[in-house]
Amino acid sequence: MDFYSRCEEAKEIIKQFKEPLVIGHYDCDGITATAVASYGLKKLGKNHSTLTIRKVSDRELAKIGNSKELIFVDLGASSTELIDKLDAQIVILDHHQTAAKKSNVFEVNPHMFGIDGGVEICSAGVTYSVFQDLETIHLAIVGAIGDMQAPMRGLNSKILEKAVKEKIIKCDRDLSLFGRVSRPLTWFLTYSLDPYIPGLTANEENCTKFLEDLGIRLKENEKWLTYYDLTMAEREKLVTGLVKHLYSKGLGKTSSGLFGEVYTLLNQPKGTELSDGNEFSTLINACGRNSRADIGIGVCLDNKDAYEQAKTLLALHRKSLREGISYGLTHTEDLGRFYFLDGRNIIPDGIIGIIAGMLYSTKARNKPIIAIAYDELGEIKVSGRATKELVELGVNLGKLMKNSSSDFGFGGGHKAAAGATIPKDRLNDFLLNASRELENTVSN
Ligand SMILES: [Mn+2]
Repeated sequence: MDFYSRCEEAKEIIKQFKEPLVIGHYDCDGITATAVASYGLKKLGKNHSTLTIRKVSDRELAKIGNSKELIFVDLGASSTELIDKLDAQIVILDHHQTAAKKSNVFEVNPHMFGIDGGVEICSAGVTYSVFQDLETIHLAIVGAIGDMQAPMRGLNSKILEKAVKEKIIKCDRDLSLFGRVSRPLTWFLTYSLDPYIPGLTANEENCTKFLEDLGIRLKENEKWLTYYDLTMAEREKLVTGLVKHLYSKGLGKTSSGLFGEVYTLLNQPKGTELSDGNEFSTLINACGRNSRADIGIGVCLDNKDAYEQAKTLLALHRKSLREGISYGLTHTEDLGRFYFLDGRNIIPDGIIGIIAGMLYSTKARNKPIIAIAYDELGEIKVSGRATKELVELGVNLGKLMKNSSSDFGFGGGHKAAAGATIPKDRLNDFLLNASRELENTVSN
C-alpha cells in the first residue's frame, strides 16, 4: 500500500458519505485544506458544512453537534483518545506525527509511508491528493507555504511540478519580500519584517530615498509601481542595492533571507495578492488568526466579497505585527542564558511567536529567545525561538518547553520553535527551569 492508494481509498469512503462535516485547523494550511475538501465535496454533489477549530479538545469537539460523518483536516493525527470517543464515521487527512492505530478512524498521513509530513507535504497537499481537483492544486502549495515548507521538496515538489506543467503556477527564485506583486515599492521595503532591514523597515522616508538614490521609478503615470511592475534591470538594481545595504550594516548573512522560491499563481487575478503564493498564504493566515477562518475559506473558493474582508483583516494583522516588533525591539531583556520578552497585555498571543522569531534581526544569535503573552483564558502563552546554530549546539526548545512546564502546565514543539502554556503565577518557576535546561548548551 502506498500513499496514493491510501488517498484513493479515502476518496471512496468519502464518496459514501451523505452530508459530511469538514473540521479543519485555523491556520493557513488548515483553511486551505478545508477549502480543497469543500470544493471536492461540492464537485461530488455532496451537501456539507465546515468547522474550524484551534485544537482537538472536548470543548472544541462539542461544536460538532449531531454530525455522523467527519473529515478532519490538518488535525486529529495525534488526538487518538478524544477522536476515538466520537460516535461517527471518521476520515483524517493530516500530516502531523501520527499516534497509535485508531479503531474507527480512516487516516491518510504521509508518516504512515515513511514520508516526513513536517517538510514534504502539508494537509492541503494531502487533501488535494485525495480529491485530485486541478482547480484547487494551487491551494496545496499555498498551504505548504503557510506551514513553512517552502522551498518545495518531496511530494510537495511533485504537486508543484504538476501545477507548473498545467500552467497554473510559475515558480522562480527571486527577491521574496512580502508584497512583491501588490505593494507599492516604498511600502514593499517599509513593511519588510522578514528579514528586518535596519534603516529601511518601518522608515518610509528612508525607503523612498533609498529607491530614488538607486534610480528606480516609483510611479508610472498615476500608478504606484510594484516590484512585479519593474523591468529586469530595475529589479537587479534593487536587489544589489539591498544586499549592499545589509552588508554595510554588518548583516551580510541576513541577505540570503531576501531570496527564496516564489510562486506566481496564474489562475488568480493578475497583480493582486492572490496571484502570489506568499501573499495568498499571509492573507489566509490573517483570517485564521483573527478567528475568521470562514473568510479565508471564502477567499480560497474565489468569493470576491470574502477577498475584500480578508484584505481588511490583513491590514489589521500587519499593524499589530509592526507594533509588536517595535515593542519587542525595545523591551527585550537579556536574562543570562536566554533573551526574554514580556508581551503580556501588549502583544496578542496569536503573534507572540512570530515576534519572538523576528527579534533575531537585531539580537545576537548566541542564545534562545523566550517571549510571553496572555492567552484568551488569561494563562501565559510562552513561545521560544532558537537559531540553527544553537540547535546544532544541542538546544532543544521542544524539550525545554515540555520539561520546564511539566509540573504546572504543558508544552512542546520543535527544536528551534516551541511553546508552552502555564498558569500566570508560575512564570518565575518556568523561567528558572528553562535556564536550568539550557545549562549545558548556552553560556551566560
Ligand atoms: Mn499543517
